[in-house]
Amino acid sequence: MTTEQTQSIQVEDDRSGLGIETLRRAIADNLFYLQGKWPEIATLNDFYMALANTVRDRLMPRWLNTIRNYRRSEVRVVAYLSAEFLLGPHLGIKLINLGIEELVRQAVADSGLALEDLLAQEEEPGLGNGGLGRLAACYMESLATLEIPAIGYGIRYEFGIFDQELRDGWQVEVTDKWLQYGNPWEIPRPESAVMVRFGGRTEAYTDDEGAYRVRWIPARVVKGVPYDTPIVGYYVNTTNTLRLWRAEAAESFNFQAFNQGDYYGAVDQKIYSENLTKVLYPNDEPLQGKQLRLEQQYFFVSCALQDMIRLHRGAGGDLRQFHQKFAVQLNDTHPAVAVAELMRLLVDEHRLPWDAAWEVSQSTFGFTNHTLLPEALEKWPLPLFGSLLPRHLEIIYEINQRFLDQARVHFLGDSQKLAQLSLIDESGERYVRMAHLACVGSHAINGVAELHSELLKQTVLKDFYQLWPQKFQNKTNGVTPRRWLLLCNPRLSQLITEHIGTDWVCQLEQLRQLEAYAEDREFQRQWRQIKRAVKQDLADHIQQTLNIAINPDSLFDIQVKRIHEYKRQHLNVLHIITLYNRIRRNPDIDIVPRTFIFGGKAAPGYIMAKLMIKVITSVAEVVNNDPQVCDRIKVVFLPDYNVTNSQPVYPAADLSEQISTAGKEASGTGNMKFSLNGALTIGTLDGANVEIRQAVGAENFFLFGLTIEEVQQLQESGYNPWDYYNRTPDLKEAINLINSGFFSHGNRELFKPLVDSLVYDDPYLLLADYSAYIDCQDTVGQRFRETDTWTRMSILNSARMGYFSSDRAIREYCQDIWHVTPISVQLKPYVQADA
Ligand code: AZC
Repeated sequence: MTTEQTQSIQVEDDRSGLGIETLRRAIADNLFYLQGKWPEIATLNDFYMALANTVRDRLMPRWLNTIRNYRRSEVRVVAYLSAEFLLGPHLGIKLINLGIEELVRQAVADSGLALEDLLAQEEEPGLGNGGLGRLAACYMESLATLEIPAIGYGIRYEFGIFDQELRDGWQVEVTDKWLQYGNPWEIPRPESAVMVRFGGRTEAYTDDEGAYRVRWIPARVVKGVPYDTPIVGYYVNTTNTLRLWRAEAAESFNFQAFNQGDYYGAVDQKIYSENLTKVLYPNDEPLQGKQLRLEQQYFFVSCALQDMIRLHRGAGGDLRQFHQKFAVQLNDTHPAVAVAELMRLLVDEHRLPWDAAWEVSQSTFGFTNHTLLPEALEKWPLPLFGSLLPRHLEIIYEINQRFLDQARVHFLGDSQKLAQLSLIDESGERYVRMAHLACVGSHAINGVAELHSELLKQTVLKDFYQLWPQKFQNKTNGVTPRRWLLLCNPRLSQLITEHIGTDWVCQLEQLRQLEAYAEDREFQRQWRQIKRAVKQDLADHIQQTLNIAINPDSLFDIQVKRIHEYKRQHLNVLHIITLYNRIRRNPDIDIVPRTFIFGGKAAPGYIMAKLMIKVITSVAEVVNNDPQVCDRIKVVFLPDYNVTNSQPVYPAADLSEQISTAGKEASGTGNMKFSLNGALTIGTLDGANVEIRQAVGAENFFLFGLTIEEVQQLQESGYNPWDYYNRTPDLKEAINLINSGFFSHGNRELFKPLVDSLVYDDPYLLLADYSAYIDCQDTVGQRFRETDTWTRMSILNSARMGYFSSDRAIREYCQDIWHVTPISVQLKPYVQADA
């Protein structure tokens, strides 16, 4: 190469240069050397990859210095164990958190490209189902921003949550191929692989010192390989690691089988091992008997704990002090087998006495519960558990025996209580109760909103609460303002910053300063103008992708979340049909034009949820094509709702639908994202709605529906939906219209399961809440017409959402559960090999 050529593509040696020209050359350089392309033949995705690698280079010094820092010092590290991390696309948030968005935009423009087009190329890592996985992602981001030493441990699913397509209005699941073009945001670390054992049997023996011990002789071994992803904090050097594990065959070939001519048998073993981390299980599916799911859980938990022990010992730590190095949080019960695995590692492998090991374990773990739904409480059939994890079952028996001895004293031998508390459910077929294991093995147990935490104490974990009231806490969820305001709503962010400065980004409570502008005409006008512009963008997108014309001045009434009966998307549909009937009855009726927007996936095996999607799309088809109503009501179902697709949705909402049956939604986090972006909420007293309403003021929240107490009373007194159906004419008319085949081309069978479930059973009390909901919606419509009032309410919603930052939530976890403190990371020019 001539000197001239070298100069034209080389970048500064440390690859950290941030000059626009340097960035432009770095992108060209990566395109050439990593993608093997030159601009004329490069695809947009090639450019995206070149840019992603350019950005990755620039975060490496922070990342490596962060790792070095944690290894060296006697710092306590948070280990967040979660089967799901729903990160969303990396590039946009990394540009923002590194503070280089504008530079990069310019450099990309100088290369003749638009940053937005490149951002749109990214396939998001859909390694989660919904709220629980997304919460884990917000928490990782806040941990980094708050400079808390932390590592996330999870599973590198080859196929994340399925992509949703709509065919003929039905959900069709399509495999998520997020890795097909490679993933620039991860670094595999095969040198840090660990072995995970499964099956087989146990055997007692006496060790050299004459002590009784147990060894586990597994039937098979799988290798866990870590893949590390950097999580960049906002305007800090701290860049934490998300370490996701992939399963591989322990030997890439079983040579014995190979030599015997059993080539396919040898390959089978490899395939079997790699299957372990192939696919994310959708929630809302019965998991009992899904051995692979238990294998996944044990696999990543064992990898994580072995990794932590290695790190701890590598830094010269004593295992009796393991809990001083790591605070491990169990994100729901999916990683709960960690309690038994840590005991096994400490007692069997590292020969700690049981009591010392138990002390360490209990001090190490905290447990967060995310749901009260009985069907979601994990329990594993004993035979399945015992055949996969024979040693862990013995350990669980031992934990259980000691625990029940303790409980027996407390409950004076009340045998019913003891049966309820036991780690083993023996009421019929025998099961291991994972929530019980997590409670017994943890020093702190928390729910995710005040109401939810209270209900935990009164219902599913009542007996544990009686035993250990001091273990119970509440940690109301939060969302990161970086992704959920700064990134997704740049216009509003700028307006806010112009008025109150930039501090709100890391101190969300600062938004309260906006209260001063709530009545300010000029500010109101700007606020409205931005909402209008964002709605126009979404309308354009809907026009282009779905060919539906919507009116940006209509009330955008949005419900986006997983499709589930308890979330009651079909209650929303009953409102739409009610409005439709009103217009048909009285074509000149004066109603506020509304655009109803839905989005969300249904679990593939959840028939009723899939039927709910079909009823939404069927009503949409009729309403949108009825010339009499379509200028006043439009219904849109956004396909493939995921983090990427959600980002333009929250800012465009006027009204946020949070209408679950009281007592069913643990917290909700979408409710927070909407309100933060200035939407008003119509909601029940459920989950975090209660606290949101308190925060924004009851007068700025549309409340309706039965309270938990009323729900309980109604159910106890024998709820009969049929009565409600008969005595509420509008309701009856709406349901009858569905039943008549009106929305299904005359097919009266199609929606029968849904209608029958409502009028004969209605476990989620839609019919009981219907009238209150409709009345409340009427109030919403009236209020929307009072433009200034609505705008003031909208401003006050944003202004008062400070509490719902994930920074606040993480600070509380740090103080009350993990006992960790921030450490600031200093940048050194390069990381030395001996560091
Ligand atoms: C969800 C809860 O349903 C939701 O209310 C809460 O906000 C969220 O967790 C975060 O705490 N639970 C799940 O998503 N559960 C699973 C198994 O995915």
